[in-house]
Amino acid sequence: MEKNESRIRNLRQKMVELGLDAIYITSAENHLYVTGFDNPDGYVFLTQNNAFMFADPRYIEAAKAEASPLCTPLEKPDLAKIVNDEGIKVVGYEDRRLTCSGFERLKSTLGDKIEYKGIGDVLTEIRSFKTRDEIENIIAAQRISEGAFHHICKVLNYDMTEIEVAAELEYYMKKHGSSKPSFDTICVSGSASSRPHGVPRPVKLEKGFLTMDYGAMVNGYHSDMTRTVVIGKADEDMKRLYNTVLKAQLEAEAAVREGVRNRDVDGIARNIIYSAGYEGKFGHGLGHGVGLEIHELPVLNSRVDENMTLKTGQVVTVEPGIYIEGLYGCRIEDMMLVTENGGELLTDCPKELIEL
Ligand SMILES: [Mn+2]
Repeated sequence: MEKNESRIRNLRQKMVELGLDAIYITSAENHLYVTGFDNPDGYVFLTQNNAFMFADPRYIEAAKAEASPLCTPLEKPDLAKIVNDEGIKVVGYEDRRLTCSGFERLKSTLGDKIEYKGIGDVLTEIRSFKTRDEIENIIAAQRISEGAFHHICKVLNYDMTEIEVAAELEYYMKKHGSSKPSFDTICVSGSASSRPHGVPRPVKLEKGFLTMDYGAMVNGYHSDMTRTVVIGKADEDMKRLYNTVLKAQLEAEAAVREGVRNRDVDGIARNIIYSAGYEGKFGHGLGHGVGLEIHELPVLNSRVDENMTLKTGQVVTVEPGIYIEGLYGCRIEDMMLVTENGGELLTDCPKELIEL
């Protein structure tokens, strides 16, 4: 319970800094972060005195049993009364997540005497710094994913479809302790491997690259990993492409540390790929934070604020790729923990070219 106590305390301190009397939390991830209880349809109304947690009859029993004792589970919310009782005048809300209709509902419940302030990235920035127990959950999820990779390398055969390979990965992960896939598994072979976020097809594996991008979940925390293997044999062009992606990844990983500019880490990988003759073939950013959400802060790309630097305690992916439309593509992705002395690799899985 200690972790929720410090989270709520930090958030209340932040509320003081921002001039907020309450925060209305509606996103599932922030709900879980604050209360320790996962309710995708619940919300939290955090004040300086109380942490009200609203749960409908589907969730109320579990909410009472599992949420932090610092939270007060309520089945029938009366926000207007709470606001009146506590003299609340300024309410923060998740402007990046709350829908327009949800915001209108809040305003019609609380009335127009309240001042409403979007909290922007306040909570997601706090969440980008991981405590040890959060890192342990991410690592536990990652170990399950790695087991799935070794498993698929053993059982894969040429009669399997992309969807079957994805299903095998997901089945393995669930059997080994993942609550659900971290996101829809990407499993694309041959000509479809040029699609960074391609959808697995009901067709037998094509010869050539097979890119698998997937993850497991433990206690609400995600893992994220991509490995590209070769179905059959790689020709010289494929080897050159693969080794360029790998070099870009290794050099970017070596640069990860407290204080490095986010855009410079992206730039290291991008320069290697572009100067090897693949200019413009690496269309996405180098990486992103991972935690209660699969994509969260911080971001590694060329567009982020030039003063933004990586900080100790953040977890980021490093995932360069090269994609040649109509031909093939390849991506390799690890997760790293940022420390003062460098990046600590959270992923432990082979990266040499594997031909199956
Ligand atoms: Mn990723």
